Amino acid sequence: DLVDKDKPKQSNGVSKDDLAESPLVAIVMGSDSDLPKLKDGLEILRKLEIPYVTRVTSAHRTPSLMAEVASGIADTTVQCVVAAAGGAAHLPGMFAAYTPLPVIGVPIKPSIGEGMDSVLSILNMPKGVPVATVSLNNSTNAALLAARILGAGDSGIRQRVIRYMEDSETAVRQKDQLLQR
Ligand code: RP5
Repeated sequence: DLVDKDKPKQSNGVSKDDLAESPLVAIVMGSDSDLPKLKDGLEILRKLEIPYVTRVTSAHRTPSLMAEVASGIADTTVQCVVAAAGGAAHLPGMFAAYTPLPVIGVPIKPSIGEGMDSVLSILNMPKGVPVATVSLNNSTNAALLAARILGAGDSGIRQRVIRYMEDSETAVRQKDQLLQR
């Protein structure tokens, strides 16, 4: 397990180890209140040994910072963006408007309502500006999709994705066998 729960945390809850020098994935979120919903995805990236960076940039509260980060991110080592937001969830779409990199959107369940506003805000993009949308709070699938995108051109990452798939299958088969006893 590559996740060290005893590592010191910064005040925003992000481990200093998350701030890799050459990140391949950027996890951006509209608020630090989204971070707890993204922990599973961050753990997947650590398990798959994919360096990542986390940023809080709001499409509404910090539009100029968001534009700066989004428009410059393709000039860094980052190859794929995971963008999370809830409610009027415009962050993933705005990132896709600024960057040619693939953007995966994670709708976050808001404090009011069931979250369909988050889902549809991210899913219903105009033609020409794609965002790959996962289900509500599903940072696990966002991280795995990012890993598969990177793995298409990186055999090491691809092998680790294959191992993850094999481990998942083994875990389900074991549960099946337990139920048959
Ligand atoms: C969105 O508003 C954020 O992505 C978050 O999901 C939601 C609520 O933000 P806070 O009021 O908790 O900062 O922009």
